[in-house]
Amino acid sequence: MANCVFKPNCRGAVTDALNTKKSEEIFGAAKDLMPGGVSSPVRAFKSVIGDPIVFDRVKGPYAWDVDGNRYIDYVGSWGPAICGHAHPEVIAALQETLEKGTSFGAPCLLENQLAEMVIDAVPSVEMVRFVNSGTEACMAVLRLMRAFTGRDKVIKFEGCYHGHADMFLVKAGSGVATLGLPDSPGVPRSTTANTLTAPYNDLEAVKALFAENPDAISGVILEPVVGNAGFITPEPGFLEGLREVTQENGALLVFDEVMTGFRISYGGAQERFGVTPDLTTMGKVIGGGLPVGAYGGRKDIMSMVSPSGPMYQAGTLSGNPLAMTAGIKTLELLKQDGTYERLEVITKKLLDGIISSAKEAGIPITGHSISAMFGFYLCEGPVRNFEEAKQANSDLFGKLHRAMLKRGVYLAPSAFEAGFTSLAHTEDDISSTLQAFQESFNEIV
Ligand code: KE4
Repeated sequence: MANCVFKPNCRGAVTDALNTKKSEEIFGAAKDLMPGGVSSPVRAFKSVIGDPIVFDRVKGPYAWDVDGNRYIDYVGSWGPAICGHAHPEVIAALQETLEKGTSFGAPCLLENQLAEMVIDAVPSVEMVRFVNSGTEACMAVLRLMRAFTGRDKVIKFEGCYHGHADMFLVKAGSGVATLGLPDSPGVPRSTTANTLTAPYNDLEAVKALFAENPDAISGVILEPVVGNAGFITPEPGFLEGLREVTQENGALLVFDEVMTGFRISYGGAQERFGVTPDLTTMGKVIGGGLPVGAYGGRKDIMSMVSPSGPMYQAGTLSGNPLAMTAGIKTLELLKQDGTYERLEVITKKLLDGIISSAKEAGIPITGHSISAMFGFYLCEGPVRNFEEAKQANSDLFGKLHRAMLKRGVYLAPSAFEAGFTSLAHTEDDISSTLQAFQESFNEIV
């Protein structure tokens, strides 16, 4: 039995069985109450070993489950917790706003304040509309693409995930890929007939689609860095090429920065890579842990959105004061000097350590990190698109995930997700995590 070198609540050797008695009871009951016992499929641990653990509380880089086990968390609520969970300044700001109510259903100054911060930060955004999730933002932006161009077709990339709206559930990433779903029943073929797909990083395939569908494609939507098929970075020239080919064809370029926004840099992937789309979707970080999505871009396009224009989109809780407050405070914290340099350094140290410990154990691996996002595949690589991502050894990843959980490290429960660091992760957390990876790779090989 491996001696326990790292497990914060370890009582001697790392046992095969994590003490998850209460998690099992609660999750067992949940399965009778909610489909799969979860509110979102990827949380169900379907592609890794064992059942989900039930969280009790989170703080900084840590999560505690209902059995009292502590984990260093690299999911961060799937992206929002970039400043660390339950940041004291975010909590204090929420408490202050809470005294004034939870939802107005009317304009409030906080919406102006967050809108100004987003417009100031994100190169493509001259005007923005807040919604309640990334899915809503992507649904609305597709309707806007079609309204502005008068064209019905859209190009997306295999493995990219733009939420669960019907028209995007074609070769989608994230939970759709995790669960190996062919797509989804309930989506009429007529709905996805206008959704064209191409392999990520394949500019020639996109040009061919435009040639085959002249004057019919409203635009191209993509994750500028893919975090829903594992972690795939754009090849040099790919984003620039998409900018050119969309302009040449009178189509729009849309960056889905729900995951990359304010994470790859304060201005998102578009600022980091120097390619400005026409429209951008956002979410996660701009809500600071509360439900917020947003879409924004050129004023001439956004002016089409009701009530300033004819394209209808609405939402009861859109722009609510609590969510705006959490977003404002989170962006204030991120805007501080040195934030992204620090995230870059700790995340690269983590990824480099993961790669070297896998190789020492004789396990094929390839991976990347950019700012506070990272990902790796248990295969030789390179991984430039979804087909290549699917070559990775997902069974071995499932074993790794459990071995890391036993050692107090919480990774995304899917090989088709990215990992997230935060400002709260310390050098010690990274070192402890790398120790756990080294032990885990040696355990599973
Ligand atoms: P939401 O509707 O889940 O807020 O956002 C949808 C979405 C849109 N675009 C991108 C690039 C996204 O990553 C997401 C959501 N990301 C997943 C994680 N890969 C959310 C986690 C989940 O589905 O439970």
